[in-house]
Amino acid sequence: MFEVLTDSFRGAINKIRFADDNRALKKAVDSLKKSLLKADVHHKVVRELLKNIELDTKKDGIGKENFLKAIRHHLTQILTASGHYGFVYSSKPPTKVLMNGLQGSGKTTTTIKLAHYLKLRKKKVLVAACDLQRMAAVEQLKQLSEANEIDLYYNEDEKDPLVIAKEALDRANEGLYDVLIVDTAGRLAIDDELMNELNGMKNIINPDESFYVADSLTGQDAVRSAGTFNEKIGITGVILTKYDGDSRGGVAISIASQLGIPLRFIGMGEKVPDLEVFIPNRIVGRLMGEGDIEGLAEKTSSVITEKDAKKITSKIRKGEFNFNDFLDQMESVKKLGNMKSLIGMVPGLSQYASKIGDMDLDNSPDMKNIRAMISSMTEKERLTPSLLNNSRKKRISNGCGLSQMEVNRYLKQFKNAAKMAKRFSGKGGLKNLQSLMSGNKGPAGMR
Ligand SMILES: Nc1nc2c(ncn2[C@@H]2O[C@H](COP(=O)(O)OP(=O)(O)OP(=O)(O)O)[C@@H](O)[C@H]2O)c(=O)[nH]1
Ligand SMILES: [Mg+2]
Repeated sequence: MFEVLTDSFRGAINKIRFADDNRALKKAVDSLKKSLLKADVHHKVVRELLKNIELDTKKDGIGKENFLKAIRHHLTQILTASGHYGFVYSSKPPTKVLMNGLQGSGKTTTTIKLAHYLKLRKKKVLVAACDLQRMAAVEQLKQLSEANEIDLYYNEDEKDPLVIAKEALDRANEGLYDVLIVDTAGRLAIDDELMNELNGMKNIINPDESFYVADSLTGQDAVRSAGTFNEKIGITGVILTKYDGDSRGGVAISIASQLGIPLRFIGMGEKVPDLEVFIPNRIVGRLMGEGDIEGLAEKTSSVITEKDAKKITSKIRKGEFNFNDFLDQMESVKKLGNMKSLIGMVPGLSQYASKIGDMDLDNSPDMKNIRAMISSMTEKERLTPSLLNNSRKKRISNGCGLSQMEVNRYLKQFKNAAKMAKRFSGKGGLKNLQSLMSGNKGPAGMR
């Protein structure tokens, strides 16, 4: 993920101690070189990048600021391959998207993630199940689309994926859909059969976007196979999946610089919300540990409106935050996906992203218990937490199957969390959070 590169950038920058020190710059550049190579960036790209960074830093005067500026500038330039970013809608809906890629690269998962992403943005989306290679492929899509309330077109009586693609296109036109996403079969390796099928599909649906879905864990292989797909069928963008795993991160830089095809989205986890738009200057901001406030705002605005956010903040400030608000907030946070990548977007907090483990809010035993506890409360109790006296607590504990001690512990946690939130919702909130996370006791008010 990003933080591996971010940490090594920081390491390199810190090697420059004094202005006008050629030796320090050499050391910093060397350290950058090592980390870029380790991150799987192609050696030719590394050489070119470092040459430019060194030249610019010398020209502007050796120092941390100029070194940083040069890295930022040249990284952005590399990542800004010709083309556009994010999702582009056709002027004549439906916008037709063909998903291509090798077996297991993440096509089906990404199809659903993309459909969900577009649905959050109020688009009417139809997914077409055109993978007839794998027995369970249609079933996998059925389950995923049902769970996420996404419209799916499939036809289990038909053996020809091209026919299904045509039927799905007709359905998308008739149903006035904004977007049609066609999931296709993968193969273990690039072969003529696959290329013929995809080319046939392309002729039938005439896609506005042909996305190559690449597994970032395969490193330079992903870059090579994307190149072949582009030659044989033509692709308009790359989606890198599994960027949350042990991916070395540099593959994003390689795709853009070696292929000249824009990277459009990144998959950051197995769950449906774990898809992020790839916008070069924002990503560079994150790589440099500066966060990505625009990305964060965009992500949160898709699950919580500004008005709701203001309402919650005011409730927190007044100490009126109740159990219903708590459940609502949990639902919203869940829709945002991977916590680690969210923290990385907050300016000033991104350096802590690597210290945070993968949090699974929904499936943690505590969350399940808290949910059970709240569902055993009456509506009045949920709205007015201060009502909870001993006899009420006893009833709740019987209702949810937790011991009274556990109920007390969760209630205390809720109280503390509400107090804490009150503190952070005021001025200096971010500073308080920063000092808390860096292990300091924080300013006096924090204790
Ligand atoms: N951690 C992580 N896992 C992912 C991501 N994207 C996909 N996966 C996992 O990768 C596996 C393969 O994903 P699929 O979407 O089924 O891949 P596919 O390309 O459709 O595979 P075929 O249809 O067999 O060609 C699944 O277990 C997914 O959960 C990601 O961004 N992060
Ligand atoms: Mg699939």
